[in-house]
Amino acid sequence: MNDRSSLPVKTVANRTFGRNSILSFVLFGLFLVGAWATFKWIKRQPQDAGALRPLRKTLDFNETVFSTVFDSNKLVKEYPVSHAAKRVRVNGMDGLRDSVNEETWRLRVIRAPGDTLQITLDDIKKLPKKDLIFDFKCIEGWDQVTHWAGVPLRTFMQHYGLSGQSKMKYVGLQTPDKKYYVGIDMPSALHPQTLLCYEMNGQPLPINQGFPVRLIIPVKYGIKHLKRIGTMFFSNDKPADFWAERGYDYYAGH
Ligand SMILES: Nc1nc2c(c(=O)[nH]1)N[C@H]1C(S)=C(S)[C@@H](COP(=O)(O)O)O[C@H]1N2
Ligand SMILES: [Mo]
Repeated sequence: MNDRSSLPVKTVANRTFGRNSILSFVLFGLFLVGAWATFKWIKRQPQDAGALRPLRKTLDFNETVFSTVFDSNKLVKEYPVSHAAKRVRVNGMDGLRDSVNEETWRLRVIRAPGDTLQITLDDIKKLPKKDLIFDFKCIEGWDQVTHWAGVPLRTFMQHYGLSGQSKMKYVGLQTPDKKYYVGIDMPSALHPQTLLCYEMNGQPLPINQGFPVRLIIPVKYGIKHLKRIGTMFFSNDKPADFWAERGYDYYAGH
């Protein structure tokens, strides 16, 4: 056995050191060139649904992972009413610029081409009402515990005999002026906490928060909670979606 102290002190020969650092510099240089080329390549790719194609592919991949692991009946946490914000943040006014009148407003539900139900606010208020206090999350990074009430969309669909429609893949929603629109996958639309909402903090919705009826869909980010619903339709193709067209994730679950 060798005595440790008798071992020669190992030093890296200068020549080896020099060779290693040159190699490192060359590799680092190649890495930089590679990163630059990849970046340039991504920038050159065609647009695909509002995002450059490789980025859209990543979003689509995330969506596939999400929809496979996501249990559509897992409930979002609910809070006691005392936790609800009194001053509720307002975000996004697209599709809310026209005036709206409770007497003339109708929720237009397109059952099939040429077959549209026209439903009044009073009709909606006659259905079983559910209060929901949850942490509302906007994709821009803020969140707020807020208190809403309305009829669960699944109860509404059962009541209006839309069981055939509930077997389709998506629900599409549009504001009356069609300037804001979202597509919702059917499992999330039928989630027990998804509401056709007409109250906030026990009062009718304020105009800028979606009067007379908005969507509240706690399993999704705020972008999907369309305010002031005008039209609802059902489809097996992805309905047009305002923010997905501007490069956001279509699914927008969290
Ligand atoms: N009609 C309409 N609905 C909308 C928007 C919008 O611009 N127009 N913005 C969305 C976004 S990004 C968010 S975060 C929520 C905000 O809801 P609030 O204003 O009630 O807080 O509404 C969503 N619904
Ligand atoms: Mo948002």
